[in-house]
Amino acid sequence: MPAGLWAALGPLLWACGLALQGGMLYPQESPSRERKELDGLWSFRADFSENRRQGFEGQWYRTPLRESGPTLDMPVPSSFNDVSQDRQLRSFVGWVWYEREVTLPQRWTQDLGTRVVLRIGSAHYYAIVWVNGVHVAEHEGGHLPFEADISKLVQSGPLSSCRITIAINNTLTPHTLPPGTILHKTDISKYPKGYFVQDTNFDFFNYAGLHRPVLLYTTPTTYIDDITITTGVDQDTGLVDYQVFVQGSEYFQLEVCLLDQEGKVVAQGTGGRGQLQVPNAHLWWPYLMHEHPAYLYSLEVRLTAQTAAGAVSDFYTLPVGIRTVAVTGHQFLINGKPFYFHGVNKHEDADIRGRGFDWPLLVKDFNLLRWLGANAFRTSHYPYAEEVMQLCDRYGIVVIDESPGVGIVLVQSYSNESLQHHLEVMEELVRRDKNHPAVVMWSVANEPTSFLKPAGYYFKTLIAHTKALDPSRPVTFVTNSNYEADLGAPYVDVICVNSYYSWYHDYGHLEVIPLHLATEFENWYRTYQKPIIQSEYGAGSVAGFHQDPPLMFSEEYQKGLLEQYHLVLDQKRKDYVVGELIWNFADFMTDQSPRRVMGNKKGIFTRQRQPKAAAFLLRERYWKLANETMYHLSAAKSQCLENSPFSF
Ligand code: GCB
Repeated sequence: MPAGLWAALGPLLWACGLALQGGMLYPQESPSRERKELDGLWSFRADFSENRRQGFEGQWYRTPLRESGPTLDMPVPSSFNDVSQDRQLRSFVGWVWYEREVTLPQRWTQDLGTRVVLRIGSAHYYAIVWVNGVHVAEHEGGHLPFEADISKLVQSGPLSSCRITIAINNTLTPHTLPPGTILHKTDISKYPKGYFVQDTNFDFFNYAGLHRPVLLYTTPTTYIDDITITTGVDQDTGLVDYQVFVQGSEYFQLEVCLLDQEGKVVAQGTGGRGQLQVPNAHLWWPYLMHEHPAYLYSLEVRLTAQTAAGAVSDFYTLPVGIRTVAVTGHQFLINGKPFYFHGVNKHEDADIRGRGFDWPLLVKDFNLLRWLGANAFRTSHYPYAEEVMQLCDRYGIVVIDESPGVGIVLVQSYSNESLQHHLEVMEELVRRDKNHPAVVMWSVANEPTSFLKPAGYYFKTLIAHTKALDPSRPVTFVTNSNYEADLGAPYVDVICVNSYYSWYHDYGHLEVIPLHLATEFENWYRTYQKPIIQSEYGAGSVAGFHQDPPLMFSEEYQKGLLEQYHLVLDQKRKDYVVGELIWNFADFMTDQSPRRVMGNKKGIFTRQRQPKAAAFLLRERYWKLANETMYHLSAAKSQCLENSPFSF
């Protein structure tokens, strides 16, 4: 649907339950559903041919990949870049090929009442998928899941195994998200013939590969395709509006049942949509805002259908947090109470794995967040793994959920083609993350050059579209203090602003920060009268570099810069500043450049997750902020703050 029409019709479609058809429920086991994880070693081959098309010309998907030439063992999930000793593979641009043979349970291949789905958590950037040499899916975008129903293929013959081939291209163009450009270096007196490099305008390494779990799962052929939950509160009663979409048959019954954490049924309903009312509801509160944060109910959905083969049932259980989100002219409210974001910006980034999903790393990161007293993070600069969002729901870590709209600086990246793709990405993101109580705001982009002429229409449309997709959450885009004529700001609900005072200019002069920052906040607020989040600020430090009086890149300078920001944040948070997110949680890899020392060093933790001095400073601050909030909300000292190193 054209973007303008979407903006106009979206709310109506939502109200009629017609928006966002086609689900992307997280695959889970249930009495009617099975899962088979395909993590582990895959066969891998990069296509180093000059035009990168040898794999297609030689149809590498037709026969086992090893028959096409030498293959490598490649772990999944992982980026391919940092696992080998091959310098050329690290910076490879073009098509790489992954392949895996899978043995399937007999029932999956023989029971025609079973639907078998292949799901790829993320393949960066463009992916084409074949099963037994047959094309089953194509997907653009490296940070969101996609699926293919492969039942017919695996149920058509005597085979109890299948061969999955995935070709992935990491090339970024002005119309991809994030955008990039391929630079052809044509001076053959200086570069080899056909030489090209990938150029980007963002500050992280363009890791590529199968970054998140790949799995097969089953459902019955009549199945629960999607569930949409929105929640509200009326005095002590929690309101859970639900819509359930079914595929495969028009003749079915639906029962929904909401259970509390003790397993007690607190509300029940029937049919595809309705409202459940929960008396004396436990609300979903952010970490450190309540003594029992992150309360999750379970919504059990049961489908029964009559099919030619007899009665079929499907079961799906969705965690549900009951909470409200609202924005006023100067506040961000969760459950009607002022919420102050004190947290971090992250990256999905680590040694060796690159952007590959890794449970130990994830759990370590959440333990560090809780140690720090952080109550929020922004998924800078792309959607994170679904498992990350699930942990945020469980721990009460509030999320600003960002699209991969980063590095939008070229005029071509504001074309209709780009806008159309950006709208589709927002649809995929909302479809995937709409039911997470932790997600309190969508961020459509980071630091686009919004002074370019077409940017006004682009952002107006994009933000309207996102609000139409999900009227229950505010929308922002993240701007930079340098971009004065900011065309996106009139349309957003919250102004998110990044600044790097005394880092990218006024080098070494920490004393100028308070005036710069206060002036900037006042200007934004005077112009727009919207709450403001300091969505990035920070300084680079090389762990172990010490210098006092502080010099840039020492741990003391990083700490000193933060302290100057905090002086102003402490004044303005009484008025309209509603949050502060440090740049960055941990050091992370970037492209090589004289401005970067083995990557970006603005982490308060090293890339190996060890604290720098700034981490201790922030820890003290965040726990104090948390204590203030708790005292503000209730006179009683909360249990969860008893562990605080700084409780009063
Ligand atoms: C920014 C960007 C972020 C960079 C950061 C920096 O404004 O949003 O992606 O990494 O600055 O360190 O320069």
